[in-house]
Amino acid sequence: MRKITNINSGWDFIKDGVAEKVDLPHTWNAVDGQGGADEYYRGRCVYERTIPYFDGRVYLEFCGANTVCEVFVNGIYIGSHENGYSMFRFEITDFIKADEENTLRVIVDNTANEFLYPEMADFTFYGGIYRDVNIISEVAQSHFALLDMSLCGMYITPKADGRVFVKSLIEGSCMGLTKEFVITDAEGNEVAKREVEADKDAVKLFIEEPVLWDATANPYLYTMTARLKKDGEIIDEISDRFGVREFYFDSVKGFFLNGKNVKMKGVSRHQDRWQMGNALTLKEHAEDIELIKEVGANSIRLAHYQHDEKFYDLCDEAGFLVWAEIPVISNFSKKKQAQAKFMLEELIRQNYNHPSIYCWSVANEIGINGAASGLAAGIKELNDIAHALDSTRPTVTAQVTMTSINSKLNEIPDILGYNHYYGWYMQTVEGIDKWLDKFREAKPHLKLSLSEYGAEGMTNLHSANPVQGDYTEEYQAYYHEHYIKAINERDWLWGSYVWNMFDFGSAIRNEGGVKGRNNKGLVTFDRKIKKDAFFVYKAYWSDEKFVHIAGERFVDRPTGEQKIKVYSNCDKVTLTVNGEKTELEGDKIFEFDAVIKEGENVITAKSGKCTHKITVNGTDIPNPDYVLPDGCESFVRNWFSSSDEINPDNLSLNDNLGDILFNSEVQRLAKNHAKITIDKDMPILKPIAKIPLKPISKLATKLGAGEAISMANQFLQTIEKDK
Ligand code: ADA
Repeated sequence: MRKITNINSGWDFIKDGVAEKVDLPHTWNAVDGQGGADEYYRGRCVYERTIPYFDGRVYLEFCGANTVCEVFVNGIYIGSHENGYSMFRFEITDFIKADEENTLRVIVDNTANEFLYPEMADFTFYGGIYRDVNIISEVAQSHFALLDMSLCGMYITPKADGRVFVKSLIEGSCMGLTKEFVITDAEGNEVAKREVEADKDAVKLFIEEPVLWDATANPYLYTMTARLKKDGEIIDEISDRFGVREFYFDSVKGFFLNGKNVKMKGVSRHQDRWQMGNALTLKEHAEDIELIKEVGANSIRLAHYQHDEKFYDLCDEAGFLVWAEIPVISNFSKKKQAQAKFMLEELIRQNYNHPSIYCWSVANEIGINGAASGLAAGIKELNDIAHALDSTRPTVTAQVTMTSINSKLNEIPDILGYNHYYGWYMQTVEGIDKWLDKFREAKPHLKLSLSEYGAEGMTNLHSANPVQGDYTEEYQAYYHEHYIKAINERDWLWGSYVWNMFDFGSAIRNEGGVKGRNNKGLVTFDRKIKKDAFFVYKAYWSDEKFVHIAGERFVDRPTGEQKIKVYSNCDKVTLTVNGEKTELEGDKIFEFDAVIKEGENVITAKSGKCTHKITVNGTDIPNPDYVLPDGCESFVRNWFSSSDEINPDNLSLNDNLGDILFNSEVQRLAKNHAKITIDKDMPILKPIAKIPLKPISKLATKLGAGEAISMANQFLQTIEKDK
């Protein structure tokens, strides 16, 4: 019978020839990958340890190592793996010796690689063996598959009527063997059983009146145990949990789970933490789950790659609806297509049994740099693979603002997401309402979600008059107040995902006064502070009654008549400012008029048993620490639009005016949308056609029109140059 031994402890880690002792999970970028350093270490490092002899067939199991991993046992090359986010195994039976210590040498490399995703993205690619490593030993000659990319060797497909289909594969001979399948309910009672010949791949069982996995309302889980038997004796055993549920998407009413209309109230999550990088344990995963429960979300987008198996398990248990994805992101490249297919297959095979997962996302913002060669065909190929591997879940992609509503990319997946940052990178928050309505009118058949939206919020920056781009906690909260209303007003929009639940490491960033971090989280990177925006969502989503006065950290504030905001899911809130009481009836966002006096002011919000008290200091001298320090980049940086990332095959502001005006696609757009015909031979156009746009754009950026220029450039990048 197989036995699992964890070998996380006692590794020698060698970087640049220097060795140290480490335990797994480990990353060498825990510090330099998330702030301070100009560059983070990207290269080849070595992990070594010895292992004793193990009986039976023996397998090494890595739950995650980023990015390329090569494995050697006693100096012999065993194999390599090229996906930084999935589980992989190698059989080492013939390479370990009984009479001596066996050396394990693992080379991990996170150098940028043109054949591998992710190559360009807004998060740190932490290197290391950052998840568990196990040895599976004493495996029988014939056993449930360990090398078919799956986690446990069986794929369970439950139906709401109680039928449960299970597919399993045996590695080794099936001669004279049988397979027994037993389903137990959450209380451990046996509810179905079946025994068949071992070579029968697909088996059907039946649960009488199954209890449905009903998301957060009742995340009910069954367990399937499969036993391989020889002459009635068990020689191998595996088990996995599953949930019985049915769902579909409707273009008018959104998402239906077990017959009920459910709006996905979602947040996105990256898998890293302050000073830990991606090397997390169950404790950190569980803490994240608790925070997501507290905000009242019912759905999580696990961006932008496969997360730790443990996290999907926690989602099954908590009842979150999970969007799972692969890091096919930012720049499509045919060179990376083979790896993209491999990553998708691993994602689906390893996570097939999770009831929490409702879709497979095959790409994120892949149209961002315009129409790369082979893009649509490449995405279509991934979409087809997902369908072939799993006919029970829809495919999805997350598009980005500059991908046209009419893009053929939008017609590929079964359901769709769009990432928009109106009110942060571009235009104002109202832009989201306009875009959603325009989309709805143009494409009523498409099933849309808002797969990302967000704004940076620094817990040390504050303003009584927040404005876009000031990085204050107050602007971030204002931004989300607008978006949640826009989302709730539109029933056809099946869901939305705040970008992001937590601040996360992004080594390429330097803004808002900090290096190496994306600060769009509702909660800080160390999970210690819930920003005001967190409570906006808690008010709209959670049933747990609370009151929260915004601006707890905005201590030094102007005196005189001021607005005080309270976020709450109670109907009535009483605010007391220096003993002066006001009661307001309202809905989620309560705005009180108050007078702030010079010096200490005690402010208390109360509703029933809920209270929140803050103390602020009235002063007419603005606190200089509340604005970005001199020399910090205050211009909102759209990380994807720096000039060195310009696709030369498409138009950009590096071109001359004439190149743009006479481009056939521009002419078509001008004719269809603006009813303007651009005639090359018009005398007025002759002299201006040669004007280069680069110096004009530079000047306009200096004069403060950088965002408009950046948007214009992004738009031009979606148009191919004439051949
Ligand atoms: C993109 C991208 C994210 C992200 C975000 C941002 O839209 O999909 O990875 O980090 O931008 O914050 O700019």
